Amino acid sequence: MYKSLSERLSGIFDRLKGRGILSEEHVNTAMREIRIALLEADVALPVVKEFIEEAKAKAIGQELIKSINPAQMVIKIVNDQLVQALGGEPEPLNLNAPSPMVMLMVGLQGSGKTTSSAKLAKLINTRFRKNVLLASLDIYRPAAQLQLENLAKQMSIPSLPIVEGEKPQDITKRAIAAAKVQNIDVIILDTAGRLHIDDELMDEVKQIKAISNPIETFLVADSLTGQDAVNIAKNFHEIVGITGIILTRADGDARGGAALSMRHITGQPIKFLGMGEKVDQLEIFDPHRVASRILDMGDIVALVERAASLSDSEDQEKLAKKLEKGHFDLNDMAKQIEGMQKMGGLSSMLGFLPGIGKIKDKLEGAGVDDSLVRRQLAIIRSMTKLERRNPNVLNGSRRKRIANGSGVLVMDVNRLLKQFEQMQKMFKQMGKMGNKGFLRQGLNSMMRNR
Ligand SMILES: Nc1nc2c(ncn2[C@@H]2O[C@H](COP(=O)(O)OP(=O)(O)O)[C@@H](O)[C@H]2O)c(=O)[nH]1
Ligand SMILES: [Mg+2]
Repeated sequence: MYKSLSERLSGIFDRLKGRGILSEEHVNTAMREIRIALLEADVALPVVKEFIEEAKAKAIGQELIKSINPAQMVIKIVNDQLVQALGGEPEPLNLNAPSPMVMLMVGLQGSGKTTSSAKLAKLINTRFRKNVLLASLDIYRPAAQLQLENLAKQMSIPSLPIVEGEKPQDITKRAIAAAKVQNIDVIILDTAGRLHIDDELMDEVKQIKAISNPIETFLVADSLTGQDAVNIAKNFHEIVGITGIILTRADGDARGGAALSMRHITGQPIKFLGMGEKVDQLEIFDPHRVASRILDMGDIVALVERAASLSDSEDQEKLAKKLEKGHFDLNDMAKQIEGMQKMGGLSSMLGFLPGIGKIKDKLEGAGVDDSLVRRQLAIIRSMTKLERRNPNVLNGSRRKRIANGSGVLVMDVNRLLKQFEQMQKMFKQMGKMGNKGFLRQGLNSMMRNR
């Protein structure tokens, strides 16, 4: 089993402690792990090499955001680059041509062409409200034409009647003629597969392309294609010329590396992901989602983005200094809680912390939620300045006043003060170890005593 990138990097997070800008050392250390992550996600080696070089060039010398550690920053940069390399934004299906327009499906045998033809037909039919005709040009494999016909019947989408012994070129012409009289907008041509790149079959596809002048030529490829992805994509693009890629079996274990390899080599967009055997399991390809799957970083990237948008990173720095000296009062606690709220509340913060996802469900089950955070803030805000700075003065009658003021029970006030004491104790200890991870530990101590 591979270790996730977040697991591996958490070790590095601790070792890299630079301030100011990303140094070459930070970047090189983190990139070693990112390189492994890319290879484990099955990105082809030459693509990994180029990608890492580019990412390094971008990362070195970048200014650091306070409260984000260097490794997290590197991941953010790498993720952004990965999203770009995968196409940035989802690329729409091209439907800008007069009817009937042709979509040609090409690829290796078993890659999922026939299934994807049916899926695409359904998607175009339901989402774009266009009339679709399915036609199989696979005359080499027994039952291949029937396979498509059956799928078409299941979906109530027309398919071109099978004429035995007809050549693929002639089937293509017949499909176009039929489409014209039947008011068809889109013809999907499912071609014969090949076990490997085969001159004869490639020639045939070229001829069909010339006859049908397709608006889209899709390379259908299996996500599990590892290091071979580059060769397959390169060959099909050079010989046939493709306009997009459909990656099938994205519902399996593959982490999506083939997407990066194929996009990189052809420069053509991945447009769809096959997410299962059923005809409605076709998804529009989203570079953001696949990038996070490749990097396996949970929501670190989102955390970094939010932290970067917080304006009070200076406050955090001051607080850290105070803590190192062992001064921590209720004002500081309120600031911590407010910071958490700005980051999207307690429950969303928990989701961001790598490895805490599973605990999060349990915590939510135990009733730890954002209303707790709001209540804690209300209690602190009901205190006087003096009380916040010097909690020792909080006797019974003061506690009662605060409880009334914030609409809680005295018990709740007591609980908050107990948590405060624990945080204070913890921060004193941490003053000795530096402020690494104080946010996370702060969260833990606040929840433990509820
Ligand atoms: N799990 C899964 N299976 C798929 C997907 N696409 C195709 N398949 C399966 O892969 C096998 C080969 O698909 P097929 O469309 O016949 O491939 P072709 O030879 O390229 O036409 C069939 O058993 C399909 O059900 C997918 O996205 N996910
Ligand atoms: Mg087929």
